[in-house]
Amino acid sequence: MAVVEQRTFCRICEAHCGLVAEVEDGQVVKMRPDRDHPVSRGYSCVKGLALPELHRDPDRVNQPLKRAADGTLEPISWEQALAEIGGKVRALRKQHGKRSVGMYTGNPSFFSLQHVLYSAGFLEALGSPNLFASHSVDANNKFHVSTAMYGQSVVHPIPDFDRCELFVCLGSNPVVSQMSILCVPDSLGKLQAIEARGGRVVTIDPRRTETAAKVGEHLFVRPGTDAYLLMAILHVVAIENPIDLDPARAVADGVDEFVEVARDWTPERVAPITGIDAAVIRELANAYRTANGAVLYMSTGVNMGPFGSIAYWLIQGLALITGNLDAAGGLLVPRGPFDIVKLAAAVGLGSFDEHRTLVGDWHRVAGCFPVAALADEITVDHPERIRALFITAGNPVHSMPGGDRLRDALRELDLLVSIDMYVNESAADAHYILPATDMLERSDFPISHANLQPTPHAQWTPAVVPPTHERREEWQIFSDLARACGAPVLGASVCNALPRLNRLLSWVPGLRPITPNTLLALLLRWGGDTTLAELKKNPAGVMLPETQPGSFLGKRVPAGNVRLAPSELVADVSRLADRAPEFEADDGKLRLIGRRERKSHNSWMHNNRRIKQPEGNVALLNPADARARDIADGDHIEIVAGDRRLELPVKLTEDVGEGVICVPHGWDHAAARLPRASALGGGNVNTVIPGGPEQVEPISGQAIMVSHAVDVRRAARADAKQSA
Ligand SMILES: Nc1nc2c(c(=O)[nH]1)N[C@H]1C(S)=C(S)[C@@H](COP(=O)(O)OP(=O)(O)OC[C@H]3O[C@@H](n4cnc5c(=O)[nH]c(N)nc54)[C@H](O)[C@@H]3O)O[C@H]1N2
Ligand SMILES: Nc1nc2c(c(=O)[nH]1)N[C@H]1C(S)=C(S)[C@@H](COP(=O)(O)OP(=O)(O)OC[C@H]3O[C@@H](n4cnc5c(=O)[nH]c(N)nc54)[C@H](O)[C@@H]3O)O[C@H]1N2
Ligand code: SF4
Ligand SMILES: [Mo]
Repeated sequence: MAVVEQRTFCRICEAHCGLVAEVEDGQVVKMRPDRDHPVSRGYSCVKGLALPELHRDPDRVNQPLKRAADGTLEPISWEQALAEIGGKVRALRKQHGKRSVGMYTGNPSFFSLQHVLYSAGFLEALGSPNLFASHSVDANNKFHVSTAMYGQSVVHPIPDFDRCELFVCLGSNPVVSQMSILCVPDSLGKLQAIEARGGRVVTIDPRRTETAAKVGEHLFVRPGTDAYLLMAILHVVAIENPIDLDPARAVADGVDEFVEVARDWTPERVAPITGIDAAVIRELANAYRTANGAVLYMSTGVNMGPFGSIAYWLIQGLALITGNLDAAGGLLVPRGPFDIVKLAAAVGLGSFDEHRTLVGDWHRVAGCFPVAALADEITVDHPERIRALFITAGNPVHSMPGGDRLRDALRELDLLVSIDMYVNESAADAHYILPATDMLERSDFPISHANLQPTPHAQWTPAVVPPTHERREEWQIFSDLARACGAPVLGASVCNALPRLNRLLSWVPGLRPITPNTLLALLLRWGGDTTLAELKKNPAGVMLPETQPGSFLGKRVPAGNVRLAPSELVADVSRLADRAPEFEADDGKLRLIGRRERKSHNSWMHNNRRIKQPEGNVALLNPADARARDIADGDHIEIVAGDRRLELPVKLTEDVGEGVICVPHGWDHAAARLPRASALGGGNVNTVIPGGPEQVEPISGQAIMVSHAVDVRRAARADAKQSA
C-alpha cells in the first residue's frame, strides 16, 4: 500500500511546529519535521516526532473504565459510562445544587479548539462556576494582570524578536521549553539572530541554563526576587533619570502613581536582595531605556515565584513608559486570525466575575478558580461543596504542590471522572476513566494561542487518522455528557452554548450536532483574515498580516485606556518591603527551583517508547553548597521541607547559583498505570513544595512553586526513593 503524506502540526507545546505524517494502510508510520512550513521551517523536537508512538502506546486507555468495589478497573461501554455518570450528576445536582459539580482542565486541553470550548461549555451548561485550570500553576499572574491593565485576560504583548536591540529573558529557558504565552518554533534561533545583528541578549536566571550557554550574557538572580530587580530598573528609568511621561499619559491612566511605586527601590537597596550588583542593575536599566527597541520577557520562573503579578505588571508598565509597548523592536499585540478579544469577551473572559470560592474568597482568573483552592472546595463542611469532579487532560495530584492534600480530598468525592489518554496519578482513585483521542485523531486549529505569534500565521489540520478503539473526541464526550447529566438547554452564553445546543439538536432526528469545524468556520467568518475553506486548501497554513506597531494603544485596548495603577497591585507592593529581609538573610537553607527537560513534558512524556530518558531524575547543586554539606557528585541527597522529604541523586555543577537546589518536575509515576514511566523511578518534586492556599500569590491565585527554603543533606541510604 502506498504511503500517503499528511501535513499537520504539533500541539504539545506552544511552538506548534509543522509536521508531516506518513500514513500507510490507515496507520501513522512516521512523523518528520515539515521543512516547507512557513514558520517552523523544519524545526521540531523529539516529542513531536514521537507522536506516532503516543498514538499506538499499548498502555493507552482504549475504552471507558469503571472502578470495581475491589479497586480494579473494568472495561464498560460508553452507553453504560454515560448513563451512570449522568445519573449520579443528576442526583447530586438535585440534592446539593449546581455547585456540587466541578472540573479541572489541564494544560493539553488549551491546545485543542474543541477541548477548551466544549469542556468549559459543559460545566457552564450545568450552571457551576467551579472550573479550575492548570493556568493557576503556570501563568495566572499574567492573566490577572492583563485583565486588570488591559481589560482582557487574553491580551499579551509579545516580543518583536526581529527588530529588538536588547532582549532580557527572565525565568525562561527557551532552548528547552520554546517559551510560553508565545508561539516561536526554534526560539534559540530567534535569540541568536538578535546577537548576530549586533543586538544583546541577557538571561536572568538562578541557573546558567542551556539557553544562557548558547546565547548572550547571563546574570544569576536569587530565586523569587525578580520583582525587586524590576522595581530597581523602574527606579533608574523613571526616577533617577526622569523621562517624558506625557506619551504614556495620553494612552494610560495612573502613570504617575505607577512610577511612584519605585521611589525607594534604588539599585543599592535591591542588590543584596537579588544578588546582582547595583552597577550591573543600573547599566541594564539604562541599556533598556536607551535601546532602539527593547524587550523584557518573563515566564514561569517568575510567574511561579512569590511576586509574579507585580513582576508582570512592572514589565508592562516599563514597556509603556519607555515607548517599548506597541512599538517596533519592543512588544507588539497581535490581533489573531479573527478578533480573539471579542470571542474572549463573548465567553466571559473580559473582566473579573462575581464568582468566589467557598473557602478563601478567591476570584476567578480567565474564568477559573485557583487549583490551590480545589482541595478545600471538596472537603469544606458546606452544603454547596464539590461532590463530583471531572478532570480532563490534567494531572493535578502530580502537577501541583502539595498534591497529596488534593489526592486525599479526591477520595471524599461521590464521583471522580478522568478524561484522559492514560490512567494517570490523578485517576488513581477515579470512579470512571473515559478514553480521549490524541492529536493525530482529530482536526484542530490553535485557538488559545492564535494571537501570540510573532509571525502571524493560521493553520488548520485534519485528523491524520480516525480515532481507533473506542477513543472519542472531547467535543463529542462533553456534548454527550451534557445530555446524560441533564444540562438545561436554555440560558447559555454565546460560545459556551455548544454542548447545550447539541443536546437540543440530538432531540430532532436527522439534525447533526455542531462540530468544532462548523464553529471554526463561523468564527473565521466573524471578521477573520482567512476562511476555513482557504485553510483546507493550504495544508501548511496561510500567512496573516504582520502586526503593525502603533495598532494597539488608543485603538484596540479592550479597557480603552491602559490601567497602569490597578489598586490591588499598587497595594501589594508593600509585600516586597515586608519580605525583603527573608531574601537577604543567610539561614543555611537552599532555595528550590525547577527545571524542564527537553525530552519530557510536564507529567506525560515518560511512557513514550521512542523517547529515551538517559539522565533520569537528577537534582543539580553548586559545588560550594555541596562541600559545605559533605555531598559528592552522584551522591543521593535528601531535600527536606518541614515533614516533607524527597530523595534523589545529585549532580554538582557551577551552572547552578550558590544557595540554590534545582529539581525538575513531572517524575515518579508509581501511582499511575504507566508501566514504562513507572520503571524510570525518580521522585515528584511537588511532594516537597508546600501547597494549599497559604502558598499562593495573593493577587492572582498562582501557586508559588519556586524559591521555597529547603534543607539539603546527604541521604543515609544509597537508593533514590521518595516519601512524602
Ligand atoms: N521540553 C519541554 N518543553 C516544555 C514543557 C516541558 O515540560 N518540557 N512545558 C511547557 C509548559 S506547560 C510551559 S508553561 C512552558 C514554560 O516555559 P518556560 O517558562 O521557559 O519554563 P522553563 O523552561 O521551566 O524555564 C524557567 C526558568 O526559570 C528559572 N527560574 C526559577 N526560579 C526563578 C526565579 O526566581 N527567577 C528567575 N529569573 N528565573 C527563575 C529556572 O531556572 C528555569 O530556567 O514550557 C513548555 N515547554
Ligand atoms: N514543581 C513544578 N510543578 C509544575 C511545574 C513546574 O515548573 N514545577 N509546571 C507547571 C506547569 S507550567 C503546568 S502547565 C502544569 C501541567 O499540569 P497538568 O495540566 O495538570 O498536567 P500534565 O502533566 O500536563 O498532564 C496532562 C494530562 O493530559 C493528558 N492528555 C494529553 N493530551 C490529551 C488530550 O488530548 N485529551 C485528554 N483528555 N487528555 C490528554 C495526559 O495524558 C496527562 O495525563 O504542571 C505544573 N507543575
Ligand atoms: S518544540 Fe517539540 S513539542 Fe513543541 S511543538 Fe515543536 S515538536 Fe511539538
Ligand atoms: Mo505550563
